[in-house]
Amino acid sequence: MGRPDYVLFDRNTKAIFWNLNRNAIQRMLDYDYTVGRTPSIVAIVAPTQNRKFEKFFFGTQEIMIPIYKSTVEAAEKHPEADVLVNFASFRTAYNVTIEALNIPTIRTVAITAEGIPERLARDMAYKAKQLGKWIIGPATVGGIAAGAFRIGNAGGTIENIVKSKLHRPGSCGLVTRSGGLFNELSNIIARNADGIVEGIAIGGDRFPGSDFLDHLIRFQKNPQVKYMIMLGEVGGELEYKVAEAIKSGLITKPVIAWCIGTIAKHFGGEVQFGHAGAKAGADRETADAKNRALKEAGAIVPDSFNDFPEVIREVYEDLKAKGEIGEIEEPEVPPVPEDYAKAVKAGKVRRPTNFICTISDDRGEEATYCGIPISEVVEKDYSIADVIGLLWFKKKFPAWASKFIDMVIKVVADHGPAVSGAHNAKVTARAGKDLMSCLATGILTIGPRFGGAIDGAAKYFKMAKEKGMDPYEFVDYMKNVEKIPIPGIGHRIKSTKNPDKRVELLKNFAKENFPSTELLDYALEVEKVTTAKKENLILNVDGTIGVLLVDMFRNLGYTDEEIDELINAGAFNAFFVLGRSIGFIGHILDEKRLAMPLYRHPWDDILYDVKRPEEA
Ligand code: Q5B
Repeated sequence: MGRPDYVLFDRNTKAIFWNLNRNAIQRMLDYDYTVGRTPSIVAIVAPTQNRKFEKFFFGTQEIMIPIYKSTVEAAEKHPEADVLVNFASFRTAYNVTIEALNIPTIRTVAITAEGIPERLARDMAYKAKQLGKWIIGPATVGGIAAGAFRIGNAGGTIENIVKSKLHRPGSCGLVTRSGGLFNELSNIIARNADGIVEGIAIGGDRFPGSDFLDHLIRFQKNPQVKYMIMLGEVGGELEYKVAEAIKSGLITKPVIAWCIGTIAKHFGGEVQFGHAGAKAGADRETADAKNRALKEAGAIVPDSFNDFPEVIREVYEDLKAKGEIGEIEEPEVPPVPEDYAKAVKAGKVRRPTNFICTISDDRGEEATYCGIPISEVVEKDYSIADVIGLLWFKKKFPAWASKFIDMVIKVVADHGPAVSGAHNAKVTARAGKDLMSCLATGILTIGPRFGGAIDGAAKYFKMAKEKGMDPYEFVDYMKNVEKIPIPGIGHRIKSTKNPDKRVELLKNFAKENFPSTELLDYALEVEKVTTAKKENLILNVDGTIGVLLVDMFRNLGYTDEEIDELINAGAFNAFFVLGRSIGFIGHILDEKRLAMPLYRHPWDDILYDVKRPEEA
């Protein structure tokens, strides 16, 4: 520790913070940064947290503060910390304090919790006194050693701290009960004198862990403190101890003292002010009686709280004239960077975003799909196709289009276990993989030959029609120029003799419900040419969906360019991906349900054409 017994905190003080109270911890660190010291908090105790550290700002940089499950562990790892800032709730604060007092390296415990039972408060105070340790609080904001160490939220905002000159030491030792009046007085002292050396709010409970006199004695011993201010209040008799100390000569430095609550006499009966201890149970406990006693003892007692500034100025000027207080060179104060979120809220900063979302919004009370709350989607009975319309195309489609999309999803949902995607998903499931991996292998099989020919079909049939190619020209063009099979034409098992029922359903629906089916009609002419060559070169399910989606979007008023954009983005294949995922999941669950063993392909189904050693 290496500091005089009258100094509780200096610029090297290190603290353990009990409870992961991010705001209070950040405020302490902001204070450290402002006064130009190293971070005062070295550890956080948070028994219910599983994380090992938390990040905080120190100026513009980020630092990591370790989190421990117990105070004992934190103290073991950080013996340099002699302060515990106890932000535990009133239910836990007592146990935390007692545990901390028993740790040899902890000297001071500041307790913020209000409502700790008086019996326990007295017990804590007794134990601390026995061990020669300090308790500040309970029910306190704590205090500040100006320019050195701040407990929790004491002093308010950094702006207020700098205005109240709490960022560098002055000449006054301040002790109050209330945290609010601590801030108020700090400000008055800064305006009328040169600020404080140290200020402690002992807390509003009837039995504080340390009282006015405890701190005034420390201030008396501290050569930096030239005069003291005590702000007492109605209730209790702690202020009489101070009067006695002045009378007995234990305290010799000037003490400006005032007890608030003189108004109480104007109310009939006992008045309970804000603090638990702020109630006069007897005449001696009234503010007036205590102010009288303090004055008689030799304290400087203003006529009213309003006279405080003038009295402080007089005492300060007098000590200055006597040469006991010198001039203070004001230090440069580095600005504490404002939190980004706050600055944004205040409209002070702007930043280009990295991502854009135009389809959904989760920031309000309820997420919306293209502006429509999910509850409305449910209440108004939107279909899956309607949701696809909103999230994929940002449109509420008319009923005929929604019904078509619905039909597409239904007809592509599955086509048995033998197709490549389902087979892959099944093999993967039998290798013991999880559902997501099995589904992914199935989906990764979708491509230009299997299920993923929808975009290609839409692209080439649309192009051919736009260029005015007749069906023969188109078939030749694909064979000789593009040199690829026409996407959407041909099927392994379906043919003119074994028509694909799905294709029939889609065509019939479109004929009956679409305003026009120009591209389908063109594709059917092409099919006549290809099936004339070979009976399985039918317009297959991918091809039918591809051309009908072009017809659908045209009928919905999309331009050719807009449709090309959708095709290029893979939006048409997306219907197969979505629909077939249903089937893949079915096959995966089937495998799991059947608990099928690892699959190994039979040798006799593989042509081995491996070189013999002599050929190698
Ligand atoms: N020939 C689908 O072929 C398949 C030709 C063609 C011109 C063509 C083939 C093809 C385009 C891709 C496509 C989607 C590989 C199919 C689907 C979903 C599914 C699946 C399921 C489900 C089948 C034999 C002769 C050759 C070729 C010629 C073939 N296709 N000519 N344009 N498109 N199609 N895929 O039967 O003269 O003998 O050399 O690539 O649309 O995936 O149920 O199984 O729901 O899961 O193996 O329905 O058509 O025929 O490749 O041996 O060719 O026909 O040039 O001529 P095949 P190949 P030649 S729907």
